[in-house]
Amino acid sequence: MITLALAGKPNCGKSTFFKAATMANAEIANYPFTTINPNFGVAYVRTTCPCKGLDLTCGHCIDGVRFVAVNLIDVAGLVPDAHKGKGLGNQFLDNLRQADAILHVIDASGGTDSEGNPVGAGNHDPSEDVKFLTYEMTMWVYGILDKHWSRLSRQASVKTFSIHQGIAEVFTGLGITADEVREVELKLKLDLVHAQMEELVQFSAEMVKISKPMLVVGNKIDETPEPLKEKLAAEKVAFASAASELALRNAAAAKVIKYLPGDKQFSVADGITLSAPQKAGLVKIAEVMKKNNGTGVQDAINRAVFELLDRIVVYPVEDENKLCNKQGDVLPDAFLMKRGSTPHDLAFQVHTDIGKGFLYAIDARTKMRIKETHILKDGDIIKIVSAAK
Ligand SMILES: Nc1nc2c(ncn2[C@@H]2O[C@H](COP(=O)(O)OP(=O)(O)O)[C@@H](O)[C@H]2O)c(=O)[nH]1
Ligand SMILES: [Mg+2]
Repeated sequence: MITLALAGKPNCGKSTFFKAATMANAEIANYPFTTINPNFGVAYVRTTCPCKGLDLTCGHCIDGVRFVAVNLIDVAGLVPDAHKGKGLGNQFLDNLRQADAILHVIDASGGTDSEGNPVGAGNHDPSEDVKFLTYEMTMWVYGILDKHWSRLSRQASVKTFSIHQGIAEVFTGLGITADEVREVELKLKLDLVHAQMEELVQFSAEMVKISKPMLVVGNKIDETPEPLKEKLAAEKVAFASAASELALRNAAAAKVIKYLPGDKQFSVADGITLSAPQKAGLVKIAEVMKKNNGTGVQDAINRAVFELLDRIVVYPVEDENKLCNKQGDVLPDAFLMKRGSTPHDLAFQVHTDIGKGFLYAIDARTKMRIKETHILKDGDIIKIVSAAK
């Protein structure tokens, strides 16, 4: 399963985002407890369920809105100089290892200083915080490289030793390959074996970019002064109000409003009379949503998965006519596959044995047989025919 990590300095709203994103009502979640522990939970990407266009009823979506699970980690707040062990330091950075992508939460309102102390909206430049996380991660990677460097350069004097392979092995945890190391070396026009510290820092920055794609989420948009918002928008920051999303999910769970995560607006449930403070709170949230086209929390998760990680949703089925599994469950599974994946890759995702015994696949929409090298598309419904059963 894909893992996203929420990172950022203290008080930018990571835990609020985490609580909101992992709070799912029974209709959305397959399991009753989506928060596994206070820092590790299940969140969802939102997509359109294929049943909608096919005139089918499936029990896995809400009126055609389908939520697919991803892991979400609320990483402890990072402070400047973490790579030197400040704050939770390296422990924090090691936590990021598990993540496929990072949601870097910043306080867009500029109401907290570089260490996370409240200073009042507009009194800190949030753009600084973007640079700082990238820098900390770069120096963390550099620190690891540096620790192994004397050994690596010694080994490099042996002709048969590949420095690219050696570096890739140091960073196995980050999923970096020898080919990627070679590509970065070429791109930066380096000679890795003879690289100086400055060049190795540059190299580390590229490694971070490759292994930990990052989406900057400007949180607290409900309190963000307009000029700051314009500046951050130009820097391609995704905006959110985690506090608004949390309030909406709570209200929806209490059946006070009708709202699905990612909806652009909500409505008050039938027969509900709001108290004056409830009404005032919801009016304020409605204004934020109108300006921002929703609260931004679901959008941030979707962008991380579909844009940063370049995933598509594919639905494996066992019966290509009824689009169900053996139990008759219609469109029972949704897999977030890397764009460019083939039916054979999907077979391996379903089960290693199914992958090993792969014979061919059927596109359930067209009923056509497709080759193992066929490239899957978003929304594909696929039957895999395998020798394994
Ligand atoms: N105005 C506003 N405040 C928020 C928002 N999200 C979080 N906060 C507040 O910011 C403070 C820090 O939030 P928290 O989630 O604990 O931050 P963390 O330290 O990054 O985990 C709390 O007082 C939250 O209520 C938001 O979207 N808007
Ligand atoms: Mg927190």
